[in-house]
Amino acid sequence: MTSISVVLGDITKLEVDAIVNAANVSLRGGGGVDGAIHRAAGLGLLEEIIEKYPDGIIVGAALPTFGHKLKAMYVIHTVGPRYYLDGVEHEKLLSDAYRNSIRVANELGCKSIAFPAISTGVYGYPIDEATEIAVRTIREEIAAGTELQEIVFCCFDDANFEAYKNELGL
Ligand code: AR6
Repeated sequence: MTSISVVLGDITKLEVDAIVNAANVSLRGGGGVDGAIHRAAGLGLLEEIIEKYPDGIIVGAALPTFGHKLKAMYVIHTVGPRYYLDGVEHEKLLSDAYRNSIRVANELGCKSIAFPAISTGVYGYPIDEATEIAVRTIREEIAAGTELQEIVFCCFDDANFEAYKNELGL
């Protein structure tokens, strides 16, 4: 049985096996949740990325690193679409980001994972549309089979928090 929950707060503080990072294709850090994760994890995170993933990542894919100074054992780095630039593909790409993150977590043997609201900050995805895609994709992955017991949507602002509670019927 896999539980889905929503919390309001800073994802870098969560005690879960893996937190997901809404990164950019360079994987070299940035603002928003990406910047917060790099700051909290320390420089070892960037060093691991440069060594393992010198060419970065493509939109919708997911790649793991260790969590370094974070409480989480792993960071799963994914990249969501830029709403206004990635055209009609943006819905599929956002879904891919969630789906591939869950699949990486399964491969790592994680029991718990937390997601930020991917693409809803700098990348401009409308919150309600993004929330619907996130919840639908996670439910599909649970239905397909996962060892994950706990999936947490970690919201940093009230608008996202309300959207998730609404979508999840909480
Ligand atoms: N914990 C949880 N959520 C957070 C945190 C935090 N500490 N900080 C921000 N958020 P964004 P994107 C929320 O912009 O839209 C970066 O520069 C934030 O309120 O971080 O996917 C990357 O390097 C919002 O709801 O990610 C990329 O260049 C959500 O996280 C670009 O931004 C996502 O906002 C990616 O843009």
